[in-house]
Amino acid sequence: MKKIKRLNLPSQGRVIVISDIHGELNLFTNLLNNLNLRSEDYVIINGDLCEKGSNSKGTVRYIMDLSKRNTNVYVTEGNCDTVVEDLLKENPKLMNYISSRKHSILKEWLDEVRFELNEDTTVQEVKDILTQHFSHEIQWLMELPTAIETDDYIFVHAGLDDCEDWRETDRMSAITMPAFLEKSHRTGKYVIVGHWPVVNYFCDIPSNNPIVSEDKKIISIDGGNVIKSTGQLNAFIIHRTTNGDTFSHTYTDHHLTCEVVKGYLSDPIMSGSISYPNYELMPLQPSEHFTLCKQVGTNDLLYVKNEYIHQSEKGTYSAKTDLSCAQISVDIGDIISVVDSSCSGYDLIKKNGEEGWVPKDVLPVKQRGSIPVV
Ligand SMILES: [Mn+2]
Repeated sequence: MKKIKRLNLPSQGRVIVISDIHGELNLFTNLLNNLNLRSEDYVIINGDLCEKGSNSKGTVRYIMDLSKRNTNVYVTEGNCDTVVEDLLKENPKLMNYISSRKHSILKEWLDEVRFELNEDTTVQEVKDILTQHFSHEIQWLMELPTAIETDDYIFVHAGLDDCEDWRETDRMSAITMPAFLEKSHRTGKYVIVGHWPVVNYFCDIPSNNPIVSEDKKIISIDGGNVIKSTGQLNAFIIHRTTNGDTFSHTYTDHHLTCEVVKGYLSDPIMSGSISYPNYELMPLQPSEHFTLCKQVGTNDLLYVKNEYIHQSEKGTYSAKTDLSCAQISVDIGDIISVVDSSCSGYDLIKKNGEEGWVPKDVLPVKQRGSIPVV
C-alpha cells in the first residue's frame, strides 16, 4: 500500500476509534454526543463512511467538515468508500450497482442534482455530472490514507498481511480481507480494524462489542451497524496514560430501550449463535418455543427459536437470518433494548451489546406487544 499516514498521539488523553458508519449519520452524531467529545480528543474514523445506510452523502460531508475543522480528526479509507474510485475509472459495472442498490452515495448525489438515470445513461455521463458538482467530496475520499500508523497502533479498515513489512500489504487486501481476527500479523503494534462484524466470531453469547485480542495484538471493532439487524455503532476508546493505555467502549443503535421488571437467570445449555454463512440446520428435537438443531456447517448443537426456522420447498431447513441462540441473565432495573418481541414465549433482547432470549414476563407489559424485527 502506498497511502500510509504517520501520526504522533499525545501520551495522555482519549483516542476514539469508530468504523463502519455506513451512512448512519444520526447514530454517529448521537455517539459523539454520548462521548461528550472534547477538542483535545483524537478521533479516528476507520473506513466505510458511506453505502448501505440512508444518509451517505450527509455522513461524508459531516466527517469531511469535522476533519477540516478539527486537527485531531483522522480518517482511513474502507472498501465501500472506493466507490468514487470506480466512478473516476468509469467502471461499467457501476451502472448496475447504482440502479440495484437501495442506498449509495452516488445515487444520493444524482438525486440531489435531480438527474434521473435511464437505460441509456452511461457511466461516463454519471462521472461528468458528479465530478462537476461533488469534486471536493470525491477528491477528499480519493486521498484518504489506507492506514494510519502511530508508535503503538496501526489503524486500517480490514487487516494486514502476515509479512516482514506490513507496508507491503496490497491495498485492496488491507481494505477487504475477511475475518482478520482469525489471522495474524508481525507489526509489533496493536492493529485496529473494522469491516468484519465481530458478532461473526464465535462466542457463547453473541456480542457486538469490540474484541481486544492481547495475544494477537488485534482489536476488532465493527458492531455490525446496518449490516446486522441487531447491530450497533461502536466507539472504541483508548485512554492514554503515562502508566500505559487502557481501553473501553460505548455504542449507539436504533433499538428501543426499556427497564427489566423481573430478574431471570439464563439456562446455560442455551448458548451460541447462527451467523453468516452457516445458516443450514438439521432439526433434531422440536419443542414449543425452541427446536434443538444441528448446525450443518459447524456440527454445533443449538436451540433455535421456532419462528426463525425456514423450510425450503426441497424440505431443507435454514435460519432466516443471523440469530442468537443464547439466553441471557437480567436483573430488575437493567436497561436493555428490545430486538424482537413478536415471537411466542420469549423476547430477543440486547444487554450491554450482548444478544439473547428472555421469557416475556421479564419486560414491562407495554413492551410485550409486537414490535417488528428491525
Ligand atoms: Mn468494509
